[in-house]
Amino acid sequence: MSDTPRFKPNHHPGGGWGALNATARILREQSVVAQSTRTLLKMNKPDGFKCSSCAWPNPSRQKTFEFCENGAKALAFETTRKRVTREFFATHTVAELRGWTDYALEQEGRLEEPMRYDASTDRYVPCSWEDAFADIAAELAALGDPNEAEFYTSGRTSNEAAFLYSVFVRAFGTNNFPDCSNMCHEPTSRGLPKSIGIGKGTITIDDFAAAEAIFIVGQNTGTNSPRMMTNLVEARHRGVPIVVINPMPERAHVRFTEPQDAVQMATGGSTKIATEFVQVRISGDIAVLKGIMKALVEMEDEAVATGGEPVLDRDFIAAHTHGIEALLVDLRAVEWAEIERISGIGEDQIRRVAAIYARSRATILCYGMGITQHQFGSNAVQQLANLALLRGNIGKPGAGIAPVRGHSNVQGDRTVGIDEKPTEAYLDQFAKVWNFEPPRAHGHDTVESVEAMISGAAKVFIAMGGNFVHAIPDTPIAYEAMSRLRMTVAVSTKLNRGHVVHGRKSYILPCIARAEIDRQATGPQRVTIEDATSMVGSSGGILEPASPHLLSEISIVCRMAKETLRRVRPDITTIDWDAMEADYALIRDKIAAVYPTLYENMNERLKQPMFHLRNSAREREWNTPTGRANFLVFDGMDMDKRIGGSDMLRLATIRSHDQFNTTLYSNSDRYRGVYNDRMVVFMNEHDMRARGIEHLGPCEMETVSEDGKRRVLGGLRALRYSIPPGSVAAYYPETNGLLPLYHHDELSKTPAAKSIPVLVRAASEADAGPAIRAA
Ligand SMILES: Nc1nc2c(c(=O)[nH]1)N[C@H]1C(S)=C(S)[C@@H](COP(=O)(O)OP(=O)(O)OC[C@H]3O[C@@H](n4cnc5c(=O)[nH]c(N)nc54)[C@H](O)[C@@H]3O)O[C@H]1N2
Ligand SMILES: Nc1nc2c(c(=O)[nH]1)N[C@H]1C(S)=C(S)[C@@H](COP(=O)(O)OP(=O)(O)OC[C@H]3O[C@@H](n4cnc5c(=O)[nH]c(N)nc54)[C@H](O)[C@@H]3O)O[C@H]1N2
Ligand SMILES: [Mo]
Repeated sequence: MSDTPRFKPNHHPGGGWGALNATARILREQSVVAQSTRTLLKMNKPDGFKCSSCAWPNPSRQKTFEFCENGAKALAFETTRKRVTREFFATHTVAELRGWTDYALEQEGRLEEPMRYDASTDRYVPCSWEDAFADIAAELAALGDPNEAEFYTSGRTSNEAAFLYSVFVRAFGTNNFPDCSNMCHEPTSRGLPKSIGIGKGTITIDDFAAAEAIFIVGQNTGTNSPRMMTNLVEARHRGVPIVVINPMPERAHVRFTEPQDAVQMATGGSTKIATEFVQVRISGDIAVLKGIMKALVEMEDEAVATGGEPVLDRDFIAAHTHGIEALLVDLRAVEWAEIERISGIGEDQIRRVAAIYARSRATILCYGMGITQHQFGSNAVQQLANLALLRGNIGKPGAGIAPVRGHSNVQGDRTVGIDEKPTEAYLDQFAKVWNFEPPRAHGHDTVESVEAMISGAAKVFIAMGGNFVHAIPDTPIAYEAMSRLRMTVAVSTKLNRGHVVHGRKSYILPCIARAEIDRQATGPQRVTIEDATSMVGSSGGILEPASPHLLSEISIVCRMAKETLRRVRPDITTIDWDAMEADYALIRDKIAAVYPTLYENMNERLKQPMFHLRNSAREREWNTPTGRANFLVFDGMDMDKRIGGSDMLRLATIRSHDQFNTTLYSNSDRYRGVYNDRMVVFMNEHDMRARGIEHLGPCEMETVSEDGKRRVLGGLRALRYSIPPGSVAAYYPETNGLLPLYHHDELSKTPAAKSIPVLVRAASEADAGPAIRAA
């Protein structure tokens, strides 16, 4: 296949042979074919390891293989035979590597040994683990205030590593825990507790078998949680209606061929997934949700008048909820014309969706970044909760609210202490178990940590995984701020932007990956993760580590903590880092002690393949100030503030089918028909015509900024695409320079990456990237 950029709209079902071919190709490219077939069969099995891709749960009834196309890609990338050697670092200066693309950096393969930045030669040079920990500890000890350090966590980190990291950082003296969840499902963690008393989803995977309707709002299932397609296909075979609310007709939502289904694969058959596709405008979801609820209320009024079947779950509302009156006032007052104007969806379709919802006795409401990454993302989550509560769809079989989490353990990391705003009750328990007083003042989330870097208040940045500098908003500003830090430390598996945009001192600490064997003094260890449905399972790698010099994340935390605390907190003698590093069961005993209601007998319960963490809302116990589930009114309908003139468009920054966040598997996006190019803008043809932009023609985007700074991105090409007028989409992270740091969800500070106000202009061929062909 040639490398020329091409655009060929894809009309095939998602999944199918395309998925299997893509899996085979990526295994070949990373030279891991033979090893990976054996390895893939152990993925997500009780005696194997957990997929490091998404957080979708495993079914209780296992199949021969429990991986998907994108899980296989994640594994191939992790188990690649390619290595970043010390010779590689000796050959390339960091200035040179900064000129490489992220794709090129990660293609170099797995990191092998700890490296230290040497400013005199502008190169990374090998260093011993001992020297690295001693110097990092000395730098931390030299800070005037522990709050001058920021401790980032990405969501791949295991419960055990995250828990110990949180103990280390609190012993060091700060709650500065920016984490990837702050850019992701924080509106769930902060918004949902106000509604239902817990910031997590309420379903388990078995609920899919009893659901009578499924909603998927702002989430690209076939790409970002492909194993969920199995649940959707099964539901469709039972005749369950599926409502998809999304500005883009994502392939796998239209039709899907289940790679696990031999007959479909052999016959070229496929399953229609969305029975109702609501092609909402970007930021129009609250309007749609209010419309659905308004229609339900009108149906209920009719039922009351005629003595018909009730539409609302009156018993549930009376027994379990608070605030229905105010919600009814709000819904009665909103006007259909306004709903249609903001959402771009007609009243008739919204009434049809409401009828589907009203007929179903058990509905699952799934949502993703299309809901959370807006200025009123937390409010949007709460409106989804309202919809669920109107028909008692929380805490009964087949029903519930389902935030589809991102990283495989992003939910677990939050549960075990990665929280910049810990509650007093939690800190009290923490103090009791560890016998020292943790810091009480709230720390920095992601946005606040970047602000602290910009202002100079932050001096050290330590990252447990991830690629912070390319995940956060305002790329050029972030680069500059990171470069001014005294020290950056990255615990990583592969080379990325965060290693070449670094502080005055910089360390790369390479760790073993999920699929690899973690040997400690007492033998091979297993770690645990929590999936998006609060199921906890254990994971143990089966491959030899990529290099004999790697340490596990847990070893790195233990040794860094020991060195640092020896200097700054010699008074704390209650933490036995050596013993916990040698035997992870001892870490789990401590997790059980700090979280007795959730994790009591953790080691014992792990003898089962999985166990469920108690979810209060699922049991209709409402941990809210009213002691009930709350209907919450949102004054307005737009998920973002409207700024700029009538020529302002809303830009959603999205993932392609061939990437995991900042890791690119290739430059193509098969499902959307784009090959070998990521500098594209998906546009409605009316918006293109109004701006004199040709299909495949050059264009540039500029943010409608509110701080006087210009944010412009050129070198783009426009694609005529099925997307509502006023809405455009382009790939993350290339577009992060357009996303201002101040543009975030009001409640949770999650960057509003799905609704950047932009102007799109035609550009000259001279300024454009390589031509893209229609094929
Ligand atoms: N293979 C793979 N798997 C992944 C990831 C990955 O990058 N690759 N990332 C992981 C992570 S960390 C996360 S958080 C998840 C992300 O998974 P998703 O939540 O699916 O994330 P996105 O692809 O960013 O965007 C989802 C959808 O939002 C839609 N959208 C944009 N704006 C709006 C809007 O205003 N309203 C509505 N209703 N929809 C809108 C887009 O069209 C897109 O289909 O996936 C996880 N799993
Ligand atoms: N514009 C825009 N920005 C966004 C988003 C968006 O939709 N639009 N999405 C946001 C979301 S939802 C998220 S979650 C963030 C993601 O932000 P991050 O989680 O920070 O980014 P990733 O790209 O997932 O991190 C990839 C790196 O993790 C390292 N890594 C991989 N596996 C391991 C491991 O097992 N251990 C360790 N220690 N390191 C490992 C590798 O070195 C790899 O380069 O980005 C956010 N940023
Ligand atoms: Mo995420």
